[in-house]
Amino acid sequence: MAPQPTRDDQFSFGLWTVGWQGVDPFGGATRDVLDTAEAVHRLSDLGAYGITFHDDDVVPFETGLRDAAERDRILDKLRKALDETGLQVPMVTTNLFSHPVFKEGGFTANDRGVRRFALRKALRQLELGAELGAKTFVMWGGREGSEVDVAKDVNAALARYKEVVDLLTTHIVEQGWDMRIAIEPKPNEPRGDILLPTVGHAIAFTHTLEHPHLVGVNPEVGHEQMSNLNFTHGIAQALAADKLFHIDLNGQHGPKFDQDLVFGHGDLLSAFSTVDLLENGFPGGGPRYQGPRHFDYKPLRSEGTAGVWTSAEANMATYLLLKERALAFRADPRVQKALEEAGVLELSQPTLSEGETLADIKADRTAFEDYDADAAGARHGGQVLLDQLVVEHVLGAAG
Ligand code: GLT
Ligand code: MN
Ligand code: MN
Repeated sequence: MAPQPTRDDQFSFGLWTVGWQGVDPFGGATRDVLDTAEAVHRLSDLGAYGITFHDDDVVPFETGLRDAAERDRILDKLRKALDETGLQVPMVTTNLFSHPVFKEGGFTANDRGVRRFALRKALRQLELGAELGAKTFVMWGGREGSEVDVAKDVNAALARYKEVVDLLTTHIVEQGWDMRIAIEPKPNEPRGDILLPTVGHAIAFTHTLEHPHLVGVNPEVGHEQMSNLNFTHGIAQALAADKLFHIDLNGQHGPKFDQDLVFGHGDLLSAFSTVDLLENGFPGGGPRYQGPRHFDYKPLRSEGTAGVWTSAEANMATYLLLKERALAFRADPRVQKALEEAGVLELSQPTLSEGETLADIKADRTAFEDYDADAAGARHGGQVLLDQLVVEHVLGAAG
């Protein structure tokens, strides 16, 4: 039996996840519209602590544009559901990808009018997020990119991206809001190639900004795995750089279209190392992730309404099971011994001793001339045992 989630687990869901009606490029909806208030109540009952949303998930695009009174009325319904349940809104984001106006991009569209429209739309959502107490503003630039290399001036596009992020962070500072921006990388889909395609690209971009400490990343499991990258290493580097502001947990079976499966329903061992890092931190200590455990998945198109809630529960149950396993893994004396033998803990020791200089190591014959490289090269690795211990713990066979 999986443990029951509680609010202390900090599980959150995008309204667009449980609300996905199953529309894909090959077919229409397989499920009815899900009422926002119902989604909030159901997620609360299941043990989530928060919901997240795009502007258009709650207020339809046209209404948001032309009917301020109706927008207020709809938002009041959301506020009421939040009050009734006590659910939080830890993150908000903007839909700059569905309407045809964004077919060639939002903040980096070639068309300047589209860029100005995108900025206004994002600003309005940022303001709503601040009002609802959101700490993170996610920017997923699904339409920022191109299919045709020569149709996009990447240098200019990155300058325009920077322009917008600088404007929004400056606004956050001026308003005194406790909010940060998290860029969500993705390599492709819907655009043929998306700008800031991986965690590494996005982190590098943050260093070009006016308020770099206010801009980090929101890595998604499947998006890194679509690029055949190691998700756990990606979030580890983000953590090490103090850039892991938020996280999108889901599942993916290797490099193919974005599957958005339930967390753990793809590469389960990678999901284990992700939870191990999030819950236990680095083996040698270091920065810890404190933010929400946010699920960004799509209930399978083959499911009806019941399957939506089964899958929402499955995300949390899988996370909690992996958390149990990860805690037991670290506490297992065989694991401690194997970590020691594999030299994992030795890596925390600086390569030079305190006060030692490059000149000192140059003069140290034991470091080079007299060093037994052959013996070191022949040393027992101990890594396969660690991997087997992971498998045994994940399978519940480590008792
Ligand atoms: C969209 C995308 C997700 C992003 C969302 C935030 S929208 O569903 O596939 O990965 O996190 O804009
Ligand atoms: Mn995705
Ligand atoms: Mn996502």
